[in-house]
Amino acid sequence: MAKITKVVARQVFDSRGFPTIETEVFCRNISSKAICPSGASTGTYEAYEKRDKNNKKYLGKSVFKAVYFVNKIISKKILKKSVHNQELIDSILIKLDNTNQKTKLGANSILSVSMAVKKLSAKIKKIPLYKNFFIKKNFRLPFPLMNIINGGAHANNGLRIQEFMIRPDRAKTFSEAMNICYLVIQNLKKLIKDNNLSIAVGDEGGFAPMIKKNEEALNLIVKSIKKSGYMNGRDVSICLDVAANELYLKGKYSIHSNKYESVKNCISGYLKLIKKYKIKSIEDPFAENDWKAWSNFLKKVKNVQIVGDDLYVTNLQRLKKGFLNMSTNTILIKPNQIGTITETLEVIKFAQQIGFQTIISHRSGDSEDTFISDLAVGTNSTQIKTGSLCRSERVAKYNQLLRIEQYLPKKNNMAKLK
Ligand code: 2PG
Ligand code: MG
Repeated sequence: MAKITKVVARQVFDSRGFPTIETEVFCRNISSKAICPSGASTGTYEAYEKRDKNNKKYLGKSVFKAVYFVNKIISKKILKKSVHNQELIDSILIKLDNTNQKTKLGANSILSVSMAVKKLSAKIKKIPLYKNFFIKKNFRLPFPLMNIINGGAHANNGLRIQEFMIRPDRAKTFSEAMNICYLVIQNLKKLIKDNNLSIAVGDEGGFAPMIKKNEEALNLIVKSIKKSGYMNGRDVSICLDVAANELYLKGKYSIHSNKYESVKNCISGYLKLIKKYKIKSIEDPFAENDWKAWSNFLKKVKNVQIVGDDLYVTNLQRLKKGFLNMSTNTILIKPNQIGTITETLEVIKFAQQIGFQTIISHRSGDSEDTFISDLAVGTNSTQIKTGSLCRSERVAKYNQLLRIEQYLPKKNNMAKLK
């Protein structure tokens, strides 16, 4: 039995330069480490992220308490347990915390341990990480949902919608998917420059030009898709993350302009955008408690992926509620929204059983850790959302998928989009 012999946590930094926690788990002289990511536009129901909140230390953002919890409390409880028994280890972590939203120990301390254990188990079995989840054969690669224009909480340009993404729907292989995204991004960069706008990027590596209107961003993307020799809505689709929690006030939304409007008007605004720009996927079109708006909207769209992120926060209870309410047809998966790998896998399995597509996602504060790339392949998730082809913490995830691709069939190796 490969028993855990040591657990060490430390404070490191995420891609925004904010402190985060890294944990290293050992079986004698073999170890694996994992870094917890962190969000900017978070849902109320997400698991709790422990920060010291002491303004004299890292402006309140340090995670020394979380590090202390791993080193002094968690480590003792999981020492001598088999590294291959993920469920047991995660259940110990959950019990030790014993709160609904992991407020005692913090989901960041818990997840860094849970991910490191999963990685170490693969290393000791001498298998790649993607083979250490529930898919055991016929591995497929996820379609990238590449975020090429940043707005909302991820940039300071005033754009209402948080993420403008592209998905290369017709790509037959992952390398081809990357090549298509690469061309669109390079053409977009040129177009933005030609418009005398800045090519500076936001938190997720997408451009963050000083444009205020959603339609301006969409027009730029349509042009760059065309310039690259592809057809919008056929070869490449435009996908959005509205992150509507951030644009909600007392039953109204300021999505389509900076004026607050009713759900009914928002829906007609969305339907216009879908038609005009052939949009294929919309994430968080409404706020996390506005269940009625979600089901009204889902009824009105055809062949559009409606994705719940802040709505579900990778939480099984919320997913079940959303399923009964007919809120969406897809779920975004972020391990740090729930806190352990076992719970993350439970949610993915349930979502797939009810016919939902699963999209594995990064956070706006991320790191060089590429865990989610393997997670996407090992759970047969049809898509991965991990930023633009820019900023190393984003590119690292795509590079890991390119490595995995080398070991899979050379032709037709993509997941089946619904
Ligand atoms: C989102 C995420 C990732 P954040 O809203 O989907 O893109 O952003 O990590 O800031 O919550
Ligand atoms: Mg989101």
